[in-house]
Amino acid sequence: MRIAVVGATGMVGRVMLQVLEERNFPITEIIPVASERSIGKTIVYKGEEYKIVSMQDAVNMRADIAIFSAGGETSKQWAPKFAEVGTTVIDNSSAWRMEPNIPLVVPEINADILTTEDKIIANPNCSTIQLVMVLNPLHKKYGVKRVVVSTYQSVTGTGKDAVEQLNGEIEGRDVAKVYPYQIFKNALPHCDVFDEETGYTKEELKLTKEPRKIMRVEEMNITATAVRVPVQGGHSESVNIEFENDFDLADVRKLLAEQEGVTLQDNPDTNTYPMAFYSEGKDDVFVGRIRRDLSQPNALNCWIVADNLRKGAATNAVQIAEYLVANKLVG
Ligand code: A2P
Ligand code: 11C
Repeated sequence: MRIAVVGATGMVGRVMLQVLEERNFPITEIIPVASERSIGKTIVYKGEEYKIVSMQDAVNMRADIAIFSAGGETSKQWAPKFAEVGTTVIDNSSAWRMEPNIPLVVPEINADILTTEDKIIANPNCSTIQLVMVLNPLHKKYGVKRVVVSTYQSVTGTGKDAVEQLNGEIEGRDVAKVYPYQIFKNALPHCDVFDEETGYTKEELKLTKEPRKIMRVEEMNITATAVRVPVQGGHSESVNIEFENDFDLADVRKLLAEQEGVTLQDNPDTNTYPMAFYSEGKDDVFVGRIRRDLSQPNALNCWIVADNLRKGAATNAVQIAEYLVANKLVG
């Protein structure tokens, strides 16, 4: 496969190259792409240096797959141009996710919808992916009726400039502010921009809409509050799930332990629960603190953590690419 990585110098792009390498993705040529600022610079893949090329040069090179992590505007403008020359785009931005004809895919849940016709495939939002990895197996057995989620999101989700803001503030350096406020020693109830009509942030709206499309359920109600915290390893989520039917807590744990891509970390006796710091660099979604909601029948609380750059972005995108290759849907 000839693979273009668009946004190769960014937070997700760098992890993308790492994940492709670790999983030994069948690559015959890697084409790193970034903004005009980076053209001519190099990135390292499997110990070798590769020159970064421009978007137009990458289109002309007609790669088999282009994995995009360069922001929504870049995706809107360029994904159709790649698709037109026959390159299958796997896009990490929010640009295409809710378009009716664009598949929104978490491979463990709905890769079966993919066909050779799909030239733009959307990778869901990071906080959505870790949520649906837990919701889906429970929904199949007990029917999810309503979800209340509060997130604690890593600065890596905003990109390299945000990591620089946090580190600068920790070290007392004068740094450019990506967030409207200091993030060190703070918690901002503000991820992505505000939606004027509803007062929610776009991140919160992604969390309410994307799971229904991925899980193919209309009637699941989700409400969200998304919070940025001075953390780097991954996103955490406090999740309250109400089911249509009553459940058995031991069975819930069993279903989650058996779900591919999910690791159960749930033992109060040994202080075992998922934490962002320890999720960094791991591909799984971690779930714990599973307990009945004592205020509401058929409901439980849990805590879900994942490395937002891995399963929340790069790993999920590479898994989509692997599915395309394995099922001969590309190339
Ligand atoms: P560059 O490093 O040249 O700015 P992050 O999300 O970590 O901030 O990274 C964003 C990524 O998207 C970077 O690789 C960045 O490249 C790339 N990028 C930003 N704007 C464009 C653009 N207009 N065309 C192509 N790549 C872009
Ligand atoms: C965050 N979820 O952590 C975002 C990052 O819609 O793909 C990714 C934004 C998106 O702020």
